[in-house]
Amino acid sequence: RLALKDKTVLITGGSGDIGKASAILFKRAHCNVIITGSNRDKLDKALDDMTHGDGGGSGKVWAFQCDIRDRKEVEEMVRKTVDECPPIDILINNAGYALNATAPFWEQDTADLESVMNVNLTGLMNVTHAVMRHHMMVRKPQPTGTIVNLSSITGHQAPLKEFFETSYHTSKAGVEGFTNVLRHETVGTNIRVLINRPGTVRTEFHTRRNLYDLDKTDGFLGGMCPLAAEDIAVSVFWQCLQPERISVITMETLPTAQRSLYAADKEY
Ligand code: 8X3
Repeated sequence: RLALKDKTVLITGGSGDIGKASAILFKRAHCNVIITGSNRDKLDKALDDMTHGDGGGSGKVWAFQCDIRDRKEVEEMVRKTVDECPPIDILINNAGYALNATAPFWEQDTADLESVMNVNLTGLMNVTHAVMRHHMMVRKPQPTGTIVNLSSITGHQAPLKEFFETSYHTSKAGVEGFTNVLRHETVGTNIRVLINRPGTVRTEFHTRRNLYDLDKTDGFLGGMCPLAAEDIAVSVFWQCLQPERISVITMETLPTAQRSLYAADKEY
């Protein structure tokens, strides 16, 4: 645990379930932790949980409100981190959401499709761009850092047809593509670019995905023994904990009862 002591970590979606669990874990490991999120109240609550809850750890914490879809807001937020925080060592691109539409692609509202793409893919690229430019690429004696991009098992397996999650799947497949390209473009640097690919995790992601229809959410999660947010936090942490010479380039973690995106030990 002490291997990450004094490292500085930026976590997007830091007030969501997986983001907050990760923030608490890195804080406990004596890292400095910066969280970003679009909702001020949720951010304040997460900051409170990190500082007064069971966070522990000797590092500092910051929370910056930022809509990652907006390039200017991202640039401003990252400039603030340059002024107020130590150089960022680890970027965890966690922010993202899904919309389980009730109709196929061609019947969906294009505004909904665009919004998911803009958070999950364009937003992730906006943050990565600014953090690389202002932190990781300017590190001396050579560019250094770890970037963990949260994908999903849907990043490489198309969802079942009744889920109608064109935009979510496409955005996560895009995250996989972006990660693979960036890993090659950073040749000659000390930058690791990694994927963390969760299966089903019991988080607000699912209630939001189902437009807060709790029966529908329970119908999906029930019987599968979904992972907890902390399980994914631990797997992200473990990827970062590896010595610099090791890149665990893909970490895919599913509930045992979820055999793949297409089959679980239950009826969907
Ligand atoms: C979501 C994965 O299995 O919950 O990223 O649909 S699953």
